[in-house]
Amino acid sequence: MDFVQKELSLRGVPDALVCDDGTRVTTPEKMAVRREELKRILMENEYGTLPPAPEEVNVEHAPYVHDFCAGKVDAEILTLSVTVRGKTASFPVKSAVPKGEGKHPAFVHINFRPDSPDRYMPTEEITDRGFALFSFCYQDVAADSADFGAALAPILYDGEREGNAPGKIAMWAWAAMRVMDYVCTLPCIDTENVAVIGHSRLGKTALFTGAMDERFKYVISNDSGCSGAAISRGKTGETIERICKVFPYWFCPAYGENTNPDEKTFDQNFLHALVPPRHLMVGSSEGDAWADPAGEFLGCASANSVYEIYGMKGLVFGESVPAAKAVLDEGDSLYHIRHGEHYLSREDWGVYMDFIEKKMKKKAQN
Ligand code: GTR
Repeated sequence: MDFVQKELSLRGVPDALVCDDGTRVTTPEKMAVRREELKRILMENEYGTLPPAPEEVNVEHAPYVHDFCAGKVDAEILTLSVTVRGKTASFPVKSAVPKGEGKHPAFVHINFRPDSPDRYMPTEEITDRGFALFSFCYQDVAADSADFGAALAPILYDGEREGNAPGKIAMWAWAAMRVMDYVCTLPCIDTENVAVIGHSRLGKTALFTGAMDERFKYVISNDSGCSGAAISRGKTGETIERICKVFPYWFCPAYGENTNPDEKTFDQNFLHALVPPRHLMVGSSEGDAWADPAGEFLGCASANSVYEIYGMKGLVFGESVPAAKAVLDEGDSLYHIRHGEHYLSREDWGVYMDFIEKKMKKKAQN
C-alpha cells in the first residue's frame, strides 16, 4: 500500500471500484458497468442530472478581430443555438484556430469572462504552440447566482429546484459538451486530442464535464478544491457545509441535505475515477489553502487504482504530498503545484501543454 492508499483509507474514503452489488472491478469491461453507476451517483447526489442532448444545434459565425494574433490565427465569434424540449436559446463562443495545414489539438475552456485573450487565457501563447482554443463565458450560459430564469438555465431543467435537479455546474458542463459537439465537426481539429479546462468553480465544472464526456481525452482541473478535485473527507479550507451555504445553486439540492462528508456514500475520488484511461490533469497553487492542495493531490492520485485496471500507470509520485514547485508528469495523469496564489496562470497552461504534447508524441510513435 502506498502512502496515498493509506491516507485514503485512514480518512474512510469509499473505494470507487466497489460496485453497488459489492463486487470489485478488476477488468475494463466491468469498469464500463461501474462507470454508469459512478455517473448516476454523482448526478443524483452532487451535481444533478445532466440535461438531455439538444434536439438541434445551429452555429452562426461572425469574424472576431481582423489580424488576430498578428494574422496567425483564424478568430471567430460563434453563436451556438440549442433546442432542448422544443425551446431554443443561444450562447456565444470564441474560437481561435491557428492558420495553416494539419489538424490541431484543442482546448475547450470554460472561462469566467468572454474575452480572448483574457488574464486566465493567453490566447497567442496557446495558438503559437499549435493548439486551437474554444472558449465561452460561463455566465452567458447560466448566471452564477440562484437565478435559474435567464439565458439557457430555464430550458435546461423542468422548473423544479429539488432532489437531483441540475445545479449550475451541470449546466455549464452541458454547454461545454455542446461546444465539443461543434469542435467534432471541424476537419481542422485533431479530435483525439481535445482537452477541457477550467479554473476554480470552473475547474470543478471542467472535471465534471470531462468525467461525464469521454470525447475529452484530457481533463484539466485547475485549483478546483472543494467539490472539485479535492477529497472531501478530511479536507482543510472550504468544506461541503460552507460551499452549500454560500453556493447551493452550483449543485443539486440533494447535495446540501447532509453536508457531513463522512456520511456520504461517495467522495470526489468517484469523479476522478471516471477519467481513466484518458488523461487526468490537476493543478494546485501553494497559496490556495482554501482549495486544499494536499486534498487535490490525493484526489488526482486516487485514480491510480482505475488506471491499473487499464494496465496504465496513472500518477507517478514519491513518498509524500508534493510541495511547490513540483510537476508530476511521468505517468498517464498529471499533478502540479506551483508557487503563488489561486489563479489560472501562463505557468499552468505551459505545464498542461507540455504534457499534452508529450502524450501526443507518444501516441504518434505507437
Ligand atoms: C470561492 C469558492 C471556491 C472556488 C472559488 C472560485 O469563493 O469558495 O469553491 O470555486 O470561489 O471559483 O473562484
